[in-house]
Amino acid sequence: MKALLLIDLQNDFLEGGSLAVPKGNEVIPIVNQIQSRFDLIVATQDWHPANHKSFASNHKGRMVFEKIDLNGLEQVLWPDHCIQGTVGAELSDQLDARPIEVIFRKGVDPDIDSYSGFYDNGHRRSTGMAGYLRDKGVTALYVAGLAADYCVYYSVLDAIAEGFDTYLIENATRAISDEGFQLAKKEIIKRSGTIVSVL
Ligand code: VGL
Ligand code: ZN
Repeated sequence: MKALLLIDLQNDFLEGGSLAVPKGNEVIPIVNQIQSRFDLIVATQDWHPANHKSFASNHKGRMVFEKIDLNGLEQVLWPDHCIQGTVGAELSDQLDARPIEVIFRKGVDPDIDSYSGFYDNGHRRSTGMAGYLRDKGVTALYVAGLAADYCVYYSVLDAIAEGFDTYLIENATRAISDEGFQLAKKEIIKRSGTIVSVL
């Protein structure tokens, strides 16, 4: 079983969004085009309460993109984004969401961030996605979406650790920082993940 995992294709990460990833919109037509090649498609949705501690706005005197210690973990402070129930948190209406079997929501706990679709950043709580995929008989997992150097990257690392044959679809992802993405790709390869391009 070959599955496609679509990370955070939400309005706030796209053009005009509060945490827009440069050229993020370019991945959507690619994703729409490749979906039919997979046996199963799942997605994640960043889904924060307004008081989430990854938001700079919830730390007096702190600036966006500053790094702080949050309960023992390094945390980048982000602009408010993907607040539960807002338009910014919705999947893009340009995305063909019909083939998506299930959506895993993450980042719900205000005290810890969750980049990966599998676990929070402290690896404390599981979203249940690994078990779901295993129950479906998935062995190969292809990952696409946003952002390449954060949520896609950490999802790929967890997918590898969970034992899936893991592929990052490089032309169906875009990064917040290109240096960050170069380092991410090196680490993925080092951990026996595979970088592919489709079309
Ligand atoms: C993401 C930063 C904060 C992502 C989510 O989807 O990559 N990045 N929350
Ligand atoms: Zn977030």
